[in-house]
Amino acid sequence: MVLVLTEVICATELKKLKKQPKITAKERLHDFRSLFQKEDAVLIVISADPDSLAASLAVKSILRYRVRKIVVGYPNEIRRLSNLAMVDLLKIKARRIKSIDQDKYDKFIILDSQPSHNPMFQDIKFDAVLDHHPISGDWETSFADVRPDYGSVASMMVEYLRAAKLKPSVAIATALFYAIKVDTRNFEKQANIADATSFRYLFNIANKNLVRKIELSEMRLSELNYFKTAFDTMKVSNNRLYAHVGRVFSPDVLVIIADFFNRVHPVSWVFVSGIHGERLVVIFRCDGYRKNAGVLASKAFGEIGSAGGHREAARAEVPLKNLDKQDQDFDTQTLRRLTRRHI
Ligand SMILES: [Mn+2]
Repeated sequence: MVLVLTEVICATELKKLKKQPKITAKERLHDFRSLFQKEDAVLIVISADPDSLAASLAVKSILRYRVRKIVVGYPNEIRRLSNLAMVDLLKIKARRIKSIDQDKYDKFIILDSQPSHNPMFQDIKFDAVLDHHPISGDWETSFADVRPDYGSVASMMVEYLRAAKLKPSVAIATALFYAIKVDTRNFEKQANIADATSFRYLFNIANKNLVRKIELSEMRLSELNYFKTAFDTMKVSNNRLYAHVGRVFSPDVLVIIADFFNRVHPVSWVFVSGIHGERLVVIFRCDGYRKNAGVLASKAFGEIGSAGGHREAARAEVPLKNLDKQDQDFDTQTLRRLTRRHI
């Protein structure tokens, strides 16, 4: 669905409009640009993720030299390491919305999201909504381009750039390329021929080495210490690898370590545990061949905590008070004793 309107329209009316107004990419670009004047300060509001960050770069280049100032603001903390890598490597400028004085802005754009998606967006009067999620909630805007059949907003933004005859820089193309990859999960999720066309267009411009580096960025330098501990404490017997890492800042690192050990041949079972808060967290990995990690996890820990998963991957979380050992006494031997008899 493509909806471009020159009058204020609310979301409920948008939903009722069944017929797609026929409009070319050029007309859409023209209508979008005509919302803005030279003296405008524009705030682009996003829920920071690869698609919205990439789209914000495209909007910035579409409006460059046409407005006085453009700033990108987001309410959430960017925590996912690959997203932080994207922001760093592609030098994307965006700020936390709470640090922005909204009174200093004349126009507001929301990308890859809708005013109803976040309570922090609801008090903002948006001039433009560009999104690919189904229309939800009740909101008003002057310009709406909402296409739920698209896999990403980045694909839509490529059409705007091409209509404007703006060839994206390597950084912008890389961001858009990565955004389409993420939102369509490498085209395994619902996507549209338009996503493929935009992807193909970006293919020759984007830097694929940077994309790969962004995709690979999953751990912090400080987390390498947990690897050191895992190497020091690990025990291998009968092709089973056990490692207790001790107290961890986040259980995510246990998953990364378990996945790493699961690459080792001929290891067929991996057990990695750590203490997070008041819980013991155990990550299970196996080859899934005549084995079932989910079943093993519930046999070993189901009665004293929560446990479950699939054939090849599982997880258990046990409150420390349910263990017969103090957390400082829990070690790789304890992990081995608790799990081996259930294999
Ligand atoms: Mn998206």
